[in-house]
Parts: sequence; C-alpha cells; structure tokens
Amino acid sequence: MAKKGTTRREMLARTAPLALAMPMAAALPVAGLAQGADNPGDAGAGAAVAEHNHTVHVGPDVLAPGEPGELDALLVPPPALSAEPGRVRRYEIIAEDREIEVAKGVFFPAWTYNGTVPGPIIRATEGDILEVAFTNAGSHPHTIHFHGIHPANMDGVFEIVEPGDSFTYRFPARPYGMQLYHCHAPPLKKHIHKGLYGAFIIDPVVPRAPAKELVMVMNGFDTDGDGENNFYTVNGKAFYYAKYPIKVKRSELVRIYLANLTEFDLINSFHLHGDFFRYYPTGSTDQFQYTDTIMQCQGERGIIEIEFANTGLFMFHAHQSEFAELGWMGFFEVVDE
Ligand SMILES: [Cu+2]
Repeated sequence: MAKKGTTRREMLARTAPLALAMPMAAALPVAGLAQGADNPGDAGAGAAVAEHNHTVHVGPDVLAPGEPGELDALLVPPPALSAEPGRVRRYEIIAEDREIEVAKGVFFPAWTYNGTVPGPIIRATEGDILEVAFTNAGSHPHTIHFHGIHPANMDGVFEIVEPGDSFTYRFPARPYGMQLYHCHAPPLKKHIHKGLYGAFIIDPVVPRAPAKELVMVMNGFDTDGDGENNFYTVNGKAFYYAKYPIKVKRSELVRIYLANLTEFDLINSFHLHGDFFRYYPTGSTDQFQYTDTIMQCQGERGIIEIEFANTGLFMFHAHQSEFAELGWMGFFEVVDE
C-alpha cells in the first residue's frame, strides 16, 4: 500500500513557496510533543515554552491565520433552549463560493455554508421543529443533508438545489446528540472536501448539566488539488488554537461537541494531554468511554466531557502525528479563578 504521507510531505516541500516552508518549519510544534511539559503550570506559559524550546509550540509566535476570537462563532455554540415541543427553530443558510485562509498565507477556494468552513452551528432542542431556509448562491448544485431522524423528502438527497434556487428543510429535531449536516450533491466527495458541512446539536428534553461548551469540527484541506489533504484543522484554521489557546476553568465542566468531516483520510482522532475525559459516541445515550484518545470515521461524532484535574497548558491534537504537524493541534489553558 502506498504511504500517502510521504508523498504528501514531499509535495509540501516542493510546493513550499506557497508560504509554507518557513511558517511550518517554525510552527512544527508536535515533533516536540513530550517537551511541552517544561513549565506547564506557569502563568503565561506561552512565552516560557517559547524560551525553553527551539520550536514554538504555543502562543502569539505560532504562525496561524486569523485574529483572536475570529473562530468564536464556530467554537462556541448558541445556548441550549429548554424544551418547548412544537417551537420552530429557524436558520438561514446560504451556499457561496469563497476563498478562505486555511493556514498562514495559504488560501483555499472553498464552497461554504454562510461563508465559513465549517458552516454555522445549528442547534435545536428535541421536539423543536427545525426550519432551515437554504439558498444556493454558489456555482454548483448543492443540498443540505442532516444526520438524525426525518422524512425521506427532507433528507437532502433528492431535492438538488440549483444555483439561484432555494429550498426549505423542515422536520422535528431528533434524536438528541451531536448530529451534523453536509451537502449531498454528487460527486459527494468533492462537495464535502470543498467545505460544505457543519455541526448540528440537538439538546435533550432533560437539559444537560451546565458546562462551558465548545464545538470542534475536524477537517482537512487539499490545497494543491492532488486528492490528498495538505492541512488538517479543527474549525478551519491550521494551528489556530495553538496561537490562541482555549481558556477554561479547572472548576468547570467542559463539554466538547466533536465531529469528523475529513475527506480522503479514513479516520481522524482527538487526543488530550494530561487528563482523561468521558466520550459519548453520538451523544445520544448515557454510554461513555473513559479515555484520553478517541477516533472517528468521516461522519462520526460524539460528545466529550471533562473536568480538568490540573491547571496549565494542555495540548490537544489528532493522534495521527502527521495531521498534528499539518495543523490539527491546539492547547487548553486551564486556570483557577
Ligand atoms: Cu454541494
């Protein structure tokens, strides 16, 4: 079997001018996974880590695209609403072609829902009527296919929406859990790898415990068109959460809605340093696994819950090391308050 990674690396090296060679060499943080523990508990440890290591793992010197807070709308879901059977939850989604910066200085001609990859977070409570008004302002036919339980004519397969057309999806939201949505127009592989997908949270009627809630959609970008990903991210920007660690409190429950929409590679994974979490596959039952690493095939998703035991900087990343080195890594900054 051909070793895709080698080819991809060589390709990366050859096409490096695309802004890559320098930034990645400087930012390649994961080669030193084990070193990150130098002074994990220090306040402002970003600077300390930079001083102690010859590669920059975390903090402002990491070469990642985007401004502070720029990904908040994709990271922080709208709040859960208490159950009110029959209530209509309306969303408007517009498909449009847009060039987006996926790694520092590297742009990708994406097909987007509402201008971002992943698309906006959709959230409803079980029993709500979900109503999604979809307009195709892009250059190709698209649809929205939701995971979950719904009628066949709302499945996003038969009603291909041509450019300039629109379609409204309407169905009761169920079952509770971390669902997802994506375009299902053929060829499916292309419509997904171009960026048409997003998180779809359905809350249970009996509310989950209060928590700091985060959404992470794992994906990849084939920026040179050879059918292999050149970058991997959560929420669309390589190394973003290494440059801007996600701040959480040790005293609080952290809940992460995690989905994998990576095309081309069979699986993706999530690994957390220095702690264990509960992982609820799909989040639709109370069955969980207690671990520090989980994997997901494309379309799989689940809910992670954790109360951090220690303060400091803790890395999270794909445990396919290559994915991590190509952008899918970040940090939690756990603080006491
Ligand atoms: Cu499409």
